[in-house]
Amino acid sequence: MQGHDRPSAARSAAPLDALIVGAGFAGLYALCKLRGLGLTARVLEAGRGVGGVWFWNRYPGARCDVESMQYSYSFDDGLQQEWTWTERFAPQGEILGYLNHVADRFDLRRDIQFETRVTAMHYDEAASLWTARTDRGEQVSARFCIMATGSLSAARVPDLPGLDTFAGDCHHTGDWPHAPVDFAGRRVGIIGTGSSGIQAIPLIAQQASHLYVFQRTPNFIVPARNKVLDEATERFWKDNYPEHRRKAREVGTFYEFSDKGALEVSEAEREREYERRWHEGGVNFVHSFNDIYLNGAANDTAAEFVRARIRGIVRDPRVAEALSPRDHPLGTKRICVGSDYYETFNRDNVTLVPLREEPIEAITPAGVRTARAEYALDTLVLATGYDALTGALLRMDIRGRGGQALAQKWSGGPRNLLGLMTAGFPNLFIVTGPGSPSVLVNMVIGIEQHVDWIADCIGFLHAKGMDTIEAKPAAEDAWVEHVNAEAGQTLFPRANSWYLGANIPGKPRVFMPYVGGIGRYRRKCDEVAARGYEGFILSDSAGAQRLAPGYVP
Ligand code: N01
Repeated sequence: MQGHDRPSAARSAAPLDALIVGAGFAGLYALCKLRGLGLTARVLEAGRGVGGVWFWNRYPGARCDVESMQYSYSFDDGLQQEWTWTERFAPQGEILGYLNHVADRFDLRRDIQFETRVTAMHYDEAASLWTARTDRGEQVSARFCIMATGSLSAARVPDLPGLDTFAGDCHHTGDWPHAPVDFAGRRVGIIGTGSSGIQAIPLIAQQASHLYVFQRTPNFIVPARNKVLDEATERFWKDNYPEHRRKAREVGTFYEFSDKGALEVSEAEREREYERRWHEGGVNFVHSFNDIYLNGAANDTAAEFVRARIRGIVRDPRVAEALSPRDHPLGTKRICVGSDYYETFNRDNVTLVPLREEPIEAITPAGVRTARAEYALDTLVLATGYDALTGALLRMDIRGRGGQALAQKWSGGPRNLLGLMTAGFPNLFIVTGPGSPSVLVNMVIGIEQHVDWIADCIGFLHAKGMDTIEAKPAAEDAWVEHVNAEAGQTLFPRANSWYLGANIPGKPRVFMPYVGGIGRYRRKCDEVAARGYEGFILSDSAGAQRLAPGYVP
């Protein structure tokens, strides 16, 4: 299924209408959409196949924590009716299969160039053109660039002394080998207990002779209660997709959003509600009450409920306490959804190594040395996360007007208007980047909204005879301020999370996603468009490359 297409147009000198970077959910839909407008559009993709994060994340247990019936494209009814999901929460392989199906169904591969990493993108003001350079030494020019590079795609390998001296196998969850990794009979260490680590740990523990879990910060982990998707559920969704998708555009993912505060109800009612949601499984737990993200005391009740469950599951009280998060409010680091996670610590072949008590001093050829002991390992798994939201963009040398580097412009944190465009970088669109709801909502919903907006915007420019669009600095400043002010009203800034860049040494501490909700955000984007792209500068620059003659608005 995975192609190796190397289309001639991507190597040709003729500028494209649009260059799309990345062939995950965002890039595939952008290609569909722009091609549907009659534009010449090409995708450059680093992987050997489509799928983005679902191409790279092949670690054991990798699956989505948004329910399958919701984590899919809505733009084509035939597609959503014909695809069958088999589990409540789809495993990575099935999502990758779905994206390959989409690529085939819409004949997308002929415009995707695989195994091609974009290393630089420079803007030529005189020609109003972007030129991308790739790791294959090619150059591709285009009028518009759609950065479909993913929010959690730049894997972060920590600066642990001696890491490169480790003599065994070492794998990052976000860049997992394509051949199966055999843990049978091996001594395995895993560093990191975020969403990736907590999914992999129970499955690795079933195979390894011994598993050492190196935990720096315990997370809140709610049970997934994954199960086979029954036909009645599938029918319910498929029969009502128009209505469901309409609602999803307002709320992102369907949860039971409560209209009550946690402290407005009796303790007994509160416990019943937490218990019910814990039993049903999934992220729905954090929506038990409407003030979990807003009120510290309300949040404490949910946090204490989870800690009590941990004490109830984990037999060794010292291990239970070490697994209990106490340094951040529940949900302010991305809530983790797992299967048999806490139960795994009752196994004889699993040891929790609390790094706050015994920090890692070095990785040695034989394993991991902490302040207290040396753990001999055959395999080391790094579940250490991502340089989120900005990493994939800033790892490229992106330069806008006057040669200004994006890295320099964003040195104090990402700045843009609506998360979509940054001043000084005309015609460069970012899909689900910082400043948009992005990772806080169902990514597929956010992606479709952004791509639709971008396509409409390009259509508008064409209709008006304009060549470029660019954020106004003042409008951008106001949006950045608004994004920060919204986050400031929540408990999110209280955690050292990747939402704030706190996992990357030296990264500015700025809350990056927009917390105002996808419905509100969508209305704001639509209003801006309806007012002729208020806050943006639209211009007709002499000498600019015009859209391909095939363009059909
Ligand atoms: O990464 P993370 P992830 N020494 O950053 C630890 C999405 N996702 O790949 O918390 C020791 O959350 C770090 O410790 P600390 C989802 O949005 C979704 O797990 O910084 N430890 C932490 O425990 C998710 O939030 C799904 O103290 C070090 C861990 O590594 C996001 O991706 C599945 C360390 C990193 O956790 C990222 O999740 C998977 C060091 N030097 C991912 N450096 C689903 O849909 C880092 N750590 C279910």
